[in-house]
Amino acid sequence: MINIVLFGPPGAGKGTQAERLVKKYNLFHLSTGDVFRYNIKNETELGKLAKSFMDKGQLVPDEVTIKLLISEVEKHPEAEGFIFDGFPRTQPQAKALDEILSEKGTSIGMMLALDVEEEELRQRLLKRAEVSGRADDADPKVIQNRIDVYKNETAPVKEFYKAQNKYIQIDGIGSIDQITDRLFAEIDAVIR
Ligand code: B4P
Repeated sequence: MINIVLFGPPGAGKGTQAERLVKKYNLFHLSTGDVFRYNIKNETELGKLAKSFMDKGQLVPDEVTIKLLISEVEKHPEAEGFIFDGFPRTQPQAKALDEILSEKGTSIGMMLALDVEEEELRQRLLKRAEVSGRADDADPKVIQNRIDVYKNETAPVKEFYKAQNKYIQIDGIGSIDQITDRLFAEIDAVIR
């Protein structure tokens, strides 16, 4: 069993690459962003709450996100491992994830952190806005807020995994296939 944290700034390609990793390694893809968007689409109470933060480019509060993560993990006892995409985004989320996995007798094997410079992130998100209909991709001010929130609140989570010798930086610039190959190489080196 291997559990992977796929990390990076907004638009770094976490969702894009996670889809490829789950196929190759038979892992369960758990994207907190996708679960929030599902709830927004279905107009649940959680969706209404999440939307009020996401539309402004802010993080959904830890209390809500951690509860959601626990319930999603519990729903999949059959999973042979998870790819956590977009979680953890804060230190309390990282600690909570360690606790949840430890109760299940497992742990995070590695954090794969996609490294992409800011201007490229802006271009990717604005391009996705043309097709995604996502309010948080369409407004340059919201995109900037997401990047700033990443720098101030989320990037420090790297230190949590560096301290556990689980941090691996991946060059996130290049074709989607090239980046997938870089990720496969790092995972294979750890699980071999
Ligand atoms: P997420 O859903 O996690 O999404 P993301 O950061 O926008 O993007 P991702 O990195 O997955 O980008 P993608 O592969 O699609 O978060 C959305 C919001 O949800 C957050 O802002 C927050 O409000 C909330 N949220 C989620 N998790 C939370 C948590 N744990 N705590 C609190 N709040 C939370 O790639 C983007 C685009 O780039 C795509 O169009 C793709 O086609 C393109 N692309 C990908 N790779 C490329 C490449 N190599 N070259 C060119 N384009 C590429």
